[in-house]
Amino acid sequence: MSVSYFFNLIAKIKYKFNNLADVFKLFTFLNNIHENTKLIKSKAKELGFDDCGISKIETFNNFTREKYNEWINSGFSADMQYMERNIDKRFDITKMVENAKSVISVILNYYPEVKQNTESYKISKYAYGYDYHKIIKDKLYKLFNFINNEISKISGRVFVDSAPVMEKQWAIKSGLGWQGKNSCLINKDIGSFFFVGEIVIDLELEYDKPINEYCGNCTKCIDACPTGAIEKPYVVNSNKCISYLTIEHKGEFNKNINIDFTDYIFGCDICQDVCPWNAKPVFSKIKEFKIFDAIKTFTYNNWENLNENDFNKIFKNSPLKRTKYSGIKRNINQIKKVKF
Ligand code: B12
Ligand code: SF4
Ligand code: SF4
Repeated sequence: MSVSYFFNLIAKIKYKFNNLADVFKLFTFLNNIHENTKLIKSKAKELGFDDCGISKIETFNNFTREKYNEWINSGFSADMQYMERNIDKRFDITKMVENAKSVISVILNYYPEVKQNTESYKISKYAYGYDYHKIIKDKLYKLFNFINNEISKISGRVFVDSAPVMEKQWAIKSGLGWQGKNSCLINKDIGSFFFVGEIVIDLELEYDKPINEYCGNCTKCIDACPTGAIEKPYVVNSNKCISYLTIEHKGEFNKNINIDFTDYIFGCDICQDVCPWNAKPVFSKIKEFKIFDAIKTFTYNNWENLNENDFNKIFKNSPLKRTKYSGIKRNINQIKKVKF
């Protein structure tokens, strides 16, 4: 840029402002936003997050609202009544975090290097280690405190899978990935075996843009789903989804239900395992996500003979505690009923 061009530009800008001091104030403001954003993203990486993207607070567009309502009205949320509540908050996050300006989304890879014994009932990979809610929240609070102490006094909230927050949609808005036809968020570098979390704060930052989607003509996830739960691209019917049935469904199964859980007793990874974006997985570096010894070594027999006391001891800090001992037993019985 030539010097005269620069002075002309300043003159033009000055025309719109009262004086040069205002121009420099604006410049400093924008520069601070840029620097603050860089600091936050680099701290997120230092804390172990695989990626961090930032979006401006906005209410969701009509497409997202319509599709969400369609999903609920089709009954695809099954018995997860919490998905039907607080719809206004879901679409307008300022109803939960007053004066919110930015959503800082993070992703954390959980893909394990060591897998389960193959002669065993299956546990979804996200549940191999310690419960992710606490691990991600601890890291997010560290990031929150860093912003509060080193950048600017802020107010806001931290979320991980625990409130009516459209986590995938915020992460998509901030360029962390695209929504695959299996409905999971996919990141170009690490695939889809990751968790999502976010901090919502009242500080303005520099905003990322969504990226393209890269599913193309592929339909591997839809073809591989053993229960036909992916009704159409991007839409999962929880009533048929093994993940829902084995984890979220409460109580006994209806006697007429004949769904084959394909040996899964907690969650299901099939539509992600077949995805070409997971073909060269990057292993998680988070030690807390390493496979529990019991999950690694247990055989069919061990699961079948496990008593409630041992279950409670071994899985005290594991996602498996969500179904409780009775849920695991119920799932094993369902598998046996369909198999034999
Ligand atoms: C409810 C829920 C479930 C339900 C319902 C699943 C679902 N697809 O919604 C059940 C219990 C089945 C489930 C299962 C799993 N879950 Co879950 N779940 C959630 C939860 C709490 C809400 C998700 C939600 O809002 N669903 C509502 C529906 C309507 O949303 P949606 O599927 O994204 O729907 C959109 C698309 O259909 C889109 N759409 C419709 N038509 C079209 C067309 C086009 C062209 C496009 C682009 C989009 C589009 O519009 C809809 C509205 O935005 C989130 C946490 C959170 N608070 O966000 C975790 C979350 C999504 N789950 C997660 C995980 C890890 C899983 C499992 C992998 C666990 C497992 N291994 O068993 C499976 C995956 C199953 C699957 N294929 O989805 C992670 C996902 C991480 C990722 N990489 O995407 C989340 C984000 C939790 C977290 N904080 O990490 N889950
Ligand atoms: S998690 Fe399993 S059952 Fe659910 S949609 Fe994916 S493959 Fe189908
Ligand atoms: S398997 Fe294919 S269609 Fe399904 S999410 Fe992966 S790339 Fe997209």
